Formats: sequence, structure tokens, C-alpha cells
Amino acid sequence: MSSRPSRSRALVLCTLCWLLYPVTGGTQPGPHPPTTPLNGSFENLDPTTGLPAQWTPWTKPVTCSYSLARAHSGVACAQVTDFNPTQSQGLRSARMPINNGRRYRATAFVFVDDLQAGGFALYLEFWAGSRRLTSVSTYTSRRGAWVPLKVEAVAPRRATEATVLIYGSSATVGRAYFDDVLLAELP
Ligand SMILES: [Ca+2]
Repeated sequence: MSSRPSRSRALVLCTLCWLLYPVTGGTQPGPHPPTTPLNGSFENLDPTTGLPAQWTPWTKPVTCSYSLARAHSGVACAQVTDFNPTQSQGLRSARMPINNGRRYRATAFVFVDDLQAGGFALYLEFWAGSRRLTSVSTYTSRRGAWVPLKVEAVAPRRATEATVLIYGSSATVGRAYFDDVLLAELP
């Protein structure tokens, strides 16, 4: 006898839940953590290393540096100098937490002012612990202007962190300035 009112009440509650779902977001994940690299505009110097703060060298001896020679924004940038025809040079950002399965875009500006071979590159790398799972890259050999670089990739299933690497490969001989590195999770 009492089943009819309780069934009606359940129906009303279900309808309310359905109506409220888009408003409350239901069980959808909350806002994603910020993914912009620390010191991506290279304004902060680590005085003990002479490198942009929060960025680590790809190899040693390192010939990269914090530089006031040019800037795409602010007053400073990262200088990647590679005059060794058999060695690579680069700077890697701090690790940034990411959501696996989501698509990410890394961007940067590079000004190549000296180039005898190769080019200068932007990498987006995905990590699971200390293991690099995958990376995507792009590069330019254009000289004498700020050139925008952009790479996009979906974070692999097991990935927990991403880094951005600004880089001159072993084949590269020259000098470039990087500025305004960003990483964004795409909708
Ligand atoms: Ca800057």
C-alpha cells in the first residue's frame, strides 16, 4: 500500500538529480592543477648556477645560461649555446603534474641568432616516475626573429608528470634564445 508514494518520491528525487547534474557537475573531476612551467619566462636567475631558476641542464659541461641579451617578454631569457658539433645542449623545466589521457600543448618563442648547422627545438615529455614514456618535438632553423614553436600530444595512460625541454641537438651548432615557455591542458 505504501509502495506507490515512495516510488513517486524516488521518481521525483531521480528527476531532481538529473536536472541538477549539469549544474553541480555530478562526479566530474574538479579543476585541473596549473601546468605552466615554473619560471617559464626565465626572469628569475639561480645565482649559484647562472642558469634560469627551476631549469636543469640536459648535460655537462653546460653552456646554457640565464641571459639579458634578449627577451620576448620581461628583460630575461634562456640562452642555449651549442658550438660543439657532437654534443647536445638544453634546459629542462621542473616536473609538472598532468592528467593522463588529456591533450597538452607546449609553446615557446625562440630567437636563433647564430646557426652553422641544425636547428633549435622544443620538446614536450611525459614521465612515469623517473621513466620518460614519450616525447614530441618541433624545431626551427630560422634566424634573426622570434619564432613561435608549438607541440601537442595526449599524455600516455601511465604518465603522471610532464616537462618541457628547450634543446640544441648533437648536430646543431649555434646559439639561440628561448622565452615564454608555456604548457596548457587542452579542453
Ligand atoms: Ca622573459
